[in-house]
Amino acid sequence: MSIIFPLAVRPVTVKGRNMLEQLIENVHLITLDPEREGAYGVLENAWVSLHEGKIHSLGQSQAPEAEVTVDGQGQFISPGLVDCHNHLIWGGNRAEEFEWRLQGRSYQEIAQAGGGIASTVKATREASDEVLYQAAAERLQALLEEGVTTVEVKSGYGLSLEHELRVLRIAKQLAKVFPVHISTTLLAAHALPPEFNGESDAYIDLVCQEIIPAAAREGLADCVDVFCEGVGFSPEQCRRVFESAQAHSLPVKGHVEQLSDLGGAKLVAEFNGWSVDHIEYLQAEDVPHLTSSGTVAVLLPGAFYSLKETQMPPIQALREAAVPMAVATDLNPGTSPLASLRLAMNQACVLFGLTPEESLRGVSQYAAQALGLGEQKGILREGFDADLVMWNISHPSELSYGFNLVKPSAILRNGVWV
Ligand code: DI6
Ligand code: FE
Repeated sequence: MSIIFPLAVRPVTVKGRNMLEQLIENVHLITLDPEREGAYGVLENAWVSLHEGKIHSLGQSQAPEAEVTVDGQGQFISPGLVDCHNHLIWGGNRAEEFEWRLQGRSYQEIAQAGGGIASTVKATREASDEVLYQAAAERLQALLEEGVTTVEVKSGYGLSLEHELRVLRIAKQLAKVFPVHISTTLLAAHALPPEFNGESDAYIDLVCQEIIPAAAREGLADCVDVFCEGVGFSPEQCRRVFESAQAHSLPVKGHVEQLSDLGGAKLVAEFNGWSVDHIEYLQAEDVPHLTSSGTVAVLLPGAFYSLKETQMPPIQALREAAVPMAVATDLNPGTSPLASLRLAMNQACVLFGLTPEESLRGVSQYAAQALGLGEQKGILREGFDADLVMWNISHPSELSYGFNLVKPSAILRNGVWV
């Protein structure tokens, strides 16, 4: 029996030489590259070389020379995981609301009674930058320890010009400190702030005329999101938000068809949006709208589970239409207090019937695509970012199978061991 220990080697990259920086050999590469045949695009008994933060080359024979060579000891390497739907930054918590829901009150009922998102908005506005940063950092750390190297961070609990931008600046700050790529999303159209009670169109005016332009001007948002729902905003209001985003050259995405079918997915597709998220109430016949727009369907089993939802997203119709399916945590204090992308992978298999391969592609290849990063991240291919995770497993399906059974034995982000 051979015992494999987590790698003790922590190579230092040597720059400024003509040689390749690093070579990792004696590994099985879970490339997920759609151009490679076979399950998971696995390359067995392979090597991968890294140069200037990118994958330089990979193969099974004739490994090149490098400054530093690491023996992978027969372990597997996957792309760094990508959490493409995450509300990481908020103040307070909603444990009390959890108790109410267990007593039978619905999410919508609690929202209408001033709880729900509104209570988190109040707590977020009252929290200092330091408190918000620290709480988010702890959640982020939990994700990174699981092999996540890219995280989307949404605003949406500030709901004013000042507080929406503040949250996005905290997200940028986290990206400077932690070994992670953060993709920022402006979700000012998440809920109606209390000062606009009964005047949702006026709030949408503020979002379109002030918040989106300011976020674009300061380079704080990579994308603009909406909550298209009875307890959120109407399709007409979301359309106005998307038009403003488009006018500022920002791509869009949407929380759509989570609790009811308002036709939000069709609207996102019309704007060639990056992703439609939740989609439990999406009708199978509306799925083809997503094909021509290249929109990714983001499945959020943590919210489905926490809300004890019974309406299933149209998985089979998505498969048949070849719509890429991503999987994410939806980490938020109300409907998905889940700081584990690995558990979301397992839930996607158990609750939604994804195969372990679909689930893994959902948190790498397609999740990267859902963030507009499909040409840089999410698969192992020459020229792609050297975001890699090493796993002491005997088959890639182990990554979806257990609850906290397998942890990364090493993580590289942009070629640097973290
Ligand atoms: N859908 C969700 O599941 C979260 N936001 C959204 O638009 C819920 C956010 C919360 O309840 O705090
Ligand atoms: Fe969400």
